[in-house]
Amino acid sequence: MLLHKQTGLFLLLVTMAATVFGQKDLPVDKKATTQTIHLYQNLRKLPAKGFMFGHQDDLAYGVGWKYIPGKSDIKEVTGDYPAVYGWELGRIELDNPANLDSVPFDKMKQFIGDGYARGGIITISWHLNNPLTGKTAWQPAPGTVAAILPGGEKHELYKSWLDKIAAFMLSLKGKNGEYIPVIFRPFHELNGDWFWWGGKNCTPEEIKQLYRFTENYLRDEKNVHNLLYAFNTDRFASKEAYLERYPGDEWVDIIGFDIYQGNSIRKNETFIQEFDKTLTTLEGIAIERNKIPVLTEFGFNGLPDSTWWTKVFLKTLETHHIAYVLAWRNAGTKSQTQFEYYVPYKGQASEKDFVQFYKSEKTLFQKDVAKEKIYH
Ligand code: BMA
Repeated sequence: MLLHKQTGLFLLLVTMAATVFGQKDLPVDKKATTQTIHLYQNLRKLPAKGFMFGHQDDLAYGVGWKYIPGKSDIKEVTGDYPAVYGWELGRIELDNPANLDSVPFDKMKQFIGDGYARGGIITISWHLNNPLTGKTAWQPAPGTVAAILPGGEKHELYKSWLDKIAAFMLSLKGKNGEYIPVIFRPFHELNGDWFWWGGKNCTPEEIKQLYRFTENYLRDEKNVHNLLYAFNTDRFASKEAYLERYPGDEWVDIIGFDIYQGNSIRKNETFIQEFDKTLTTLEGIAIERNKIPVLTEFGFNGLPDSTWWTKVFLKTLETHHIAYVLAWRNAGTKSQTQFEYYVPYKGQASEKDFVQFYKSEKTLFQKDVAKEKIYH
């Protein structure tokens, strides 16, 4: 406990020093737009206050509903929207009108505009298809990353995909014509073997090169300057393991990891221990490298434990200092035997506990974050 308090104090001092000395307090893109710089600077300050709550696809659908203007499972339960909105661009590379989870890109742009107008934060992931085989992100093939690097047989194809990402990012504008800042999180969970860009499917050097190429291309070739770059692994065992595929401090603004609790309520203690230890390691790396620590994805599918929010999730996070957490999507029923949701909806078993979680001083939702004026 004492150790955590010291870590918190240290983090606060580092943040204050960075603000006083100004220099270090800028995103890696030296041409970042004013709003993007402000987002970055405010994200750096937030961990001293609490953490923002985020939800993937929050405004598009929830359990038992789709595309109802203004609706959100989080809002139904708490009366407030999340502070962070996650969106996903998978299939934009194929010119599909909708992403891999059936969210039409034109609606997504609208939702992004709505969230931003309320003072919320936007983060975007990309489960891009395998550019070598044309199969999905989850179907690795040997040599895929090498094939899209400069000189590779699919390099031009990959660049044409990035052109579509750039066009999407540059189409996001606020009401005064300013670009909407986005926390872009390409090649997520890159220490796992399940995506073609991850784990044993390429060498650490290859994925580092791909990360750098991607950023370089978007920023310097396509002039996209409304992005902060988030690097993230899945759960990890040590600092060394975390940094094995890290492209370097000059390429990354935000660092995080994804973690899901298994489907057994008995695993609470095991989960708490692992979550706590991993957060401590992440915070250590963030201090050392002057990066913003966040939880890029989390969830306990189906939320079978009615007090999970306060007794497991908040209990662990209370002693840590990160800028935000992003719960994954409330897809609802996917087939007769499959369902997927990570935040409560009206009537769900953990609804009351989530309201307690919402009321905690440590959690920041839409109303709290609007007061922070993140883009000013
Ligand atoms: C996964 C699941 C899938 C989804 C994918 C991309 O974790 O939610 O149903 O297609 O993320 O959003």
